[in-house]
Amino acid sequence: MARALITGITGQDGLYLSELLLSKGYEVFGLIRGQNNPKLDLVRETVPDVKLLTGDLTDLSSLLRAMEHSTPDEVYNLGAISFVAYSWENAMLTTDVTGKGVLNILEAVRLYSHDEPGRVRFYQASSSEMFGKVHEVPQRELTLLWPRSPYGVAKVFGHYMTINYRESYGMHASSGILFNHESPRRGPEFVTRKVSQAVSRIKLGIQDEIVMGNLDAKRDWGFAGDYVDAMWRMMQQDTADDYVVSTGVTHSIRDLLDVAFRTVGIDDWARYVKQDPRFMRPAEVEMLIGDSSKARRVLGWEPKVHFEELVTMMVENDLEEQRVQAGR
Ligand code: NDP
Ligand code: GDR
Repeated sequence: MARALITGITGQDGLYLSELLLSKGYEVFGLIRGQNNPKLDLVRETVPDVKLLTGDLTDLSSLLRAMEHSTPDEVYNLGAISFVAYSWENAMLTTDVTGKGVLNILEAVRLYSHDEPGRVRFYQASSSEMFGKVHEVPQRELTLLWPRSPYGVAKVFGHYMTINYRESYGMHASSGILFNHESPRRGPEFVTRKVSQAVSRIKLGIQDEIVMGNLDAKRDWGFAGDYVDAMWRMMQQDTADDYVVSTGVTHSIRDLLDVAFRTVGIDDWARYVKQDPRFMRPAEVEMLIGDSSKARRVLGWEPKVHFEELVTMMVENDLEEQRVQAGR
């Protein structure tokens, strides 16, 4: 039975990846931080077969202990402070967790498997935010990185450190450059879930309007369930490498609002949407669109859920959740 250790187990991707690995017969260990993590019950209910270990990406000794307890064949580093807007207000914390945390876990893997580098396979959750002010359209593995936020800068550090450990120590360390991926499990601070929740509440008469930031930004949005499959496929390759994972289609926040409101039968949504500078970013990533031809060719991966289907799935899920919460 293969064993996997996942950091960021309480997050969107941690849950989908756990389900995928459990369905493939893996023994799955999840790193959970804090002495009373509020998401503990969610993890226990969603993926009861995952074995939880306490630890924090900023605490190397806890990572070494987690390695020794789980004796993994594969380590997926999904843990991070992942909300871009928050990273300006907490730049040092973001750097410690999202950046230096990668070095800590790479070190833990290296020390644990020093007798046979490559024995433990490592996945780093890199991000399209690394492209920032894009230097090429669409973005691919070798496009110049020009991050636009403390989060993006921290991810660039983690990405290059992963490559460096592969080249320096012969580790099987891969970096997945994943573009935005969403689902009904997405945190409510991210734009897709913020919209799907608000639109549902507006439809049910619980909320009057939604206050947004930049409506012109464009993102290449896919479904998280599809993207964790790409992570797993990277780990099954004989040679570690870097891969862009994306749909290759980009949409604006306006398109997102369009599809979300249409799903609940509202075509003329402008009167429900306000904008406020507090949701604007000091430096914006205007447009992302990924070229995932390498992942498609080498990994045999392709996205199954497309934009409209994804947004509809999220709105329908939130309509049901909001109805239950409102007792209707
Ligand atoms: P989430 O924000 O949903 O989850 C982040 C996870 O990181 C949570 O489990 C959180 O745990 C954990 N975490 C935070 N701080 C620490 C810490 N100090 N030590 C250990 N764990 C910590 O993110 P997603 O699931 O959406 O994304 C997973 C990874 O992929 C992240 O690294 C993200 O940056 C990256 N990524 C995501 C993309 C996306 O579109 N979703 C695209 C590209 C990359 P807790 O509950 O304790 O806070
Ligand atoms: P992003 O996701 O920054 O791309 O990072 P987010 O959903 O937060 O923003 C996407 C775009 O929407 C614009 N926007 C708003 N965003 C939020 N959150 N709230 C608003 O009200 C709002 N109005 C407009 C933003 O300005 C931005 O352009 C996500 C995270 O999951 C990262 O961890 C991951 O690395 C990248 O995706 C790829």
